[in-house]
Amino acid sequence: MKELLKKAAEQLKEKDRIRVISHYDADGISAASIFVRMLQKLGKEFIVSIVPGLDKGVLTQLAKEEYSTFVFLDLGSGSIADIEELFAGKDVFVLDHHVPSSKAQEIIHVNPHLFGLDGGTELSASSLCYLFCKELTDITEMAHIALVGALGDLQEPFSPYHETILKESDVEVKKGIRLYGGSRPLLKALEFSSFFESREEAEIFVEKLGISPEKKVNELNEEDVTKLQEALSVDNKEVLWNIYSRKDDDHYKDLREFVTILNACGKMNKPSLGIAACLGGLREKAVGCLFEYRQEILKAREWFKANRKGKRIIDKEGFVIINAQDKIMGALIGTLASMLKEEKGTIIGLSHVEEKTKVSMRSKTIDAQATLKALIKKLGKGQSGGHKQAAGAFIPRESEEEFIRLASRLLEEKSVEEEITA
Ligand SMILES: [Mn+2]
Repeated sequence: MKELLKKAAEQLKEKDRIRVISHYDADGISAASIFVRMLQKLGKEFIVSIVPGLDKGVLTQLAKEEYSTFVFLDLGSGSIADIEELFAGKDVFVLDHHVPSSKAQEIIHVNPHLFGLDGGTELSASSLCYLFCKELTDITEMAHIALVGALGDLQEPFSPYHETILKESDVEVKKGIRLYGGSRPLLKALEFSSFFESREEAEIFVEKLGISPEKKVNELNEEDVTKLQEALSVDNKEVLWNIYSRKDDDHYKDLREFVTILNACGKMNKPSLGIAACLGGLREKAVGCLFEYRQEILKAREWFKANRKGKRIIDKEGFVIINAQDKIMGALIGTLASMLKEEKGTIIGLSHVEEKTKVSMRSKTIDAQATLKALIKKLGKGQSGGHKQAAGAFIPRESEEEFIRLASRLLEEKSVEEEITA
């Protein structure tokens, strides 16, 4: 792969006026930021767009633009044939880590899967992009951003590639309580964690514990962490994880919090704020996005709680299927699924996006990408993509009920299988 990276980098070096397209999640935004920093350093002209996904419509529009060099980051591997057809005669680079749909003939396609590596766990688009850019210039100042993308794509434990990047970065690792939002007060972080169902529960817990509810998560001392760890380890949930932090200002100190900020910028349709934040600017505004986003998540979680016993939610042993329709933003259904995954194992969420229905699947136990692919095949409509832990699909709105029936049956079979093999 190193050889291909080098060859591809040398070819890119010859180009100018470069059209960059990347994905709207934390990994895609991180990859775009690293690429942008590299292009700035080389003094290239460029334009960046961040998109939620690539389909033939988006590609057709892009191909009409007056550029001769296109770079796709964190997407493209699923659309190789379409890209080769629509961009014939142009210079195209695809740097992606999703499972490739086919091998490329004409374009430059760099993907870890082509080298026997698992793009789902070993390299994110951001870290792949970092390795690519490193062939062209010193990009060490963006090493932490490469890790932000990897964390955004849930690539833990770190692969040897990520361990190497970690060593190049200014990031320190220590064990801490599995809570999102290092700069948030403890009570708030607990309230929004998978450990508690409500603020009241979290309040009672903190009171008993004797740690100030206002103490920030990243200011907890060793004694606090031990106390929390003991008190939280009641039903075998994993309580600790790695905390990745830099000696930097508040919200950007904690890499996981950086992930949340970037995801928020993407989902609130302000990805350029995310790129600016990665490059060191407009940080207040990016944090503002995070607050908006948290409000939306709060609404989504409340809707889920209120409707858990209702007809839109199937809540079974080992899995949950949520048909949120227009009650949860399409951009947030995957976020909700990720949060519930810890508790329920496998989550499938459906939500309306434009005239279609978006499906998001998250799982701790089964291969989400393969499962969604099989379901789409059975349904005979729609398209899917993603990784083992996180996958997505779009289906026609009128197929929702049919899809849920198929998914429910399949997940029930899988959970029985697990019981037998366990
Ligand atoms: Mn990615």
